[in-house]
Amino acid sequence: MTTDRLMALDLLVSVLTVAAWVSAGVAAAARRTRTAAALFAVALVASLVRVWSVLALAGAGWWFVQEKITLALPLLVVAGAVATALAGPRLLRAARRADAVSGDALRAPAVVVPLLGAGYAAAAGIVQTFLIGYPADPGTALLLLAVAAGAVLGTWRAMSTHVPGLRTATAATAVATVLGATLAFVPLSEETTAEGSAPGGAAAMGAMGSTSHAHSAAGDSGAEESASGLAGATRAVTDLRGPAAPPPGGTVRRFELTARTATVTLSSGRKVSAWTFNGQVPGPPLTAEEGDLVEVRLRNADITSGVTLHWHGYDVPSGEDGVPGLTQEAVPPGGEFVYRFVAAQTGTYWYHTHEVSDLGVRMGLYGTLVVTPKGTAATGLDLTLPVHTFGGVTVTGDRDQPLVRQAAPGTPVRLRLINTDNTPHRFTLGGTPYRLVAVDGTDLNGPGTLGRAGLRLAAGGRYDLAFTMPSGPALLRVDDRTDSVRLMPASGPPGAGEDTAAAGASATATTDPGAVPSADSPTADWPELDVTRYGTPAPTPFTSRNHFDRDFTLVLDRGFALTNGRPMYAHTVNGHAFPDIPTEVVGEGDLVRLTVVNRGRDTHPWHLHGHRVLVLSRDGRSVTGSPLWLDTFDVRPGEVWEVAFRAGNPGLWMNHCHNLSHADLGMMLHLAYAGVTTPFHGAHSG
Ligand SMILES: [Cu+2]
Repeated sequence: MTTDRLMALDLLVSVLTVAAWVSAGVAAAARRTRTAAALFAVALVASLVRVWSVLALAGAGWWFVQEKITLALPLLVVAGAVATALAGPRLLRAARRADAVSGDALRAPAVVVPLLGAGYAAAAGIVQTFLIGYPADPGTALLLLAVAAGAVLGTWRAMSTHVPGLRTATAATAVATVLGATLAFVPLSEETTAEGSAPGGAAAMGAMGSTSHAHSAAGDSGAEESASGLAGATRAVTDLRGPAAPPPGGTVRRFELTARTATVTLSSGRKVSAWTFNGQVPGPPLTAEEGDLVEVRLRNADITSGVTLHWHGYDVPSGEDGVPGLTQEAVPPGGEFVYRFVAAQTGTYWYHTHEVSDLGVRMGLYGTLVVTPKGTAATGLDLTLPVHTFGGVTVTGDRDQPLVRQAAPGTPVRLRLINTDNTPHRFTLGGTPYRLVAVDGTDLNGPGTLGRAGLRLAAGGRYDLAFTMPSGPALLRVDDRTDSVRLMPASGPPGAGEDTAAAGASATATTDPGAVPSADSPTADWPELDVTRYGTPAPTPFTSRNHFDRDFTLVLDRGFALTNGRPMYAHTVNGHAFPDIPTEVVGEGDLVRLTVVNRGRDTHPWHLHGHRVLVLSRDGRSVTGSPLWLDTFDVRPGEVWEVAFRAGNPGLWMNHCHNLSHADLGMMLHLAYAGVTTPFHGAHSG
């Protein structure tokens, strides 16, 4: 059984356990002798099944059961045993006799209170899992114990005028509640400085490394400067900028992007009130050739919350990364910022604002960035297709209707799919065999031919598809319902040149090309392609057997957390929400492993800025296809991803969920190179 299913089953059993214990108590109070006895038996069985389901889930990793093993199960076992010892014999006796006298005996607090108490104890485990999340700590455990004990006392008092030791018990419960809440929600002072809590996340980064100076005065750049005074060991992120001139042989590609609100008309005539670059959605497509210097002048006309440009998947120098509060201040209305970087990576990328990015990107502040290999003339049909949702409508580029293009049979075609939404999209291509030749801008090794395949693309991710135009139509569909691009065969000479993207690929057919479905066939039942098993293995600069200089584990969950003193139901990493998640510190040249565990119910597209990561394994199984270098990987519920990278791009970087609404609710942290400082405040509004 998959971990996701086990998690669901465990939840079902735990709810059933609570319901059975509580209704057994209620039935006893109502003198329903046989019902109470039957429910008691159900509660016992459910409790035992719960023990089994937690132990089964433990096989997926300690992260999935930590709070269950340390808190929920002990509580359930103890409360269940007490209820069985106290109420069990009377229930059995009453059920055998089943008369009015025995019914009355069941109403006694000695029967009802333990049964309900077992229900409260079982409920505490569910509350821990859903409201507090990973990990259970002494504070939250104490708080939950106190609440459960308080509920038992309250029930007992409601049933009986005399509860022995009521005052003492009540006082103890109250003390435990206050103590637990304090431990759970009031951050300890040393934690604040050591882990860089708000607003000093970046200030703490500045203090990392050799210095022990505590920078409680976050945002005070004077304090930052004093930290950098240590023997040249530190650098400011603002000094990590792109060059002023291109490398020899490169040219400068200049672009101007002005962020402004506008009403945009989609292809159907539908009007969308949007935030735009240069009045259009998506923003102007940026293209460059490998080795060019890209220079983008960003202006802000009227986006009051401010705007920046982040180059998604592009490993620019840290000072060009466009993270407000970390690498620059957001550009206010009337302001501007010039970005410069060398187009060293080829492939399909995109840019978007990183200031209030959940809203900003959703409203349209994004565009595409495509870098072609040096000296390759454009051949055939090359379409860049950012897919975005506006008001529930799937829009490809600026079209909310299918894009129809003609191509002569034999023309090489490349479709560059970009998911600019917060959630995954499923793409299908009918009418032609094709290959998935690049993922997140990086070419795959030896990608085989595909036919009936569903391509699930993570939020923020990119897939490049390549094929030769067939003699019939080909259709690209999104989420099995929206016809996105329809290519029609045209008469005339086919496009010259070869399909460079697929050249040299040793095509290992994964489907029978004779079984290629027609363009318009239904796609919902096409199996999902597993990219970790697609293509041909090749040597990689490191593997899971390497020694890793740094090893970080990120356990993703939901829970109440205080962020900047404000309580919220956050998307958490290791039990914390931004900016209270400890910064990951690396040294230049380190080999770094990230293990990302999802024990929640949401999918989290994990995105590290400034680096591509090599996938080592998913759910303990190594990649068996082409090496997979990604900048965004979808960690679905129950999944465990192991990825690694060489720390070769010094700076201060965001490491976050690219479901930007999750990032907004706390699911982001910093990855910092030791000794890099920022003069900015260090917080980041998403
Ligand atoms: Cu997420």
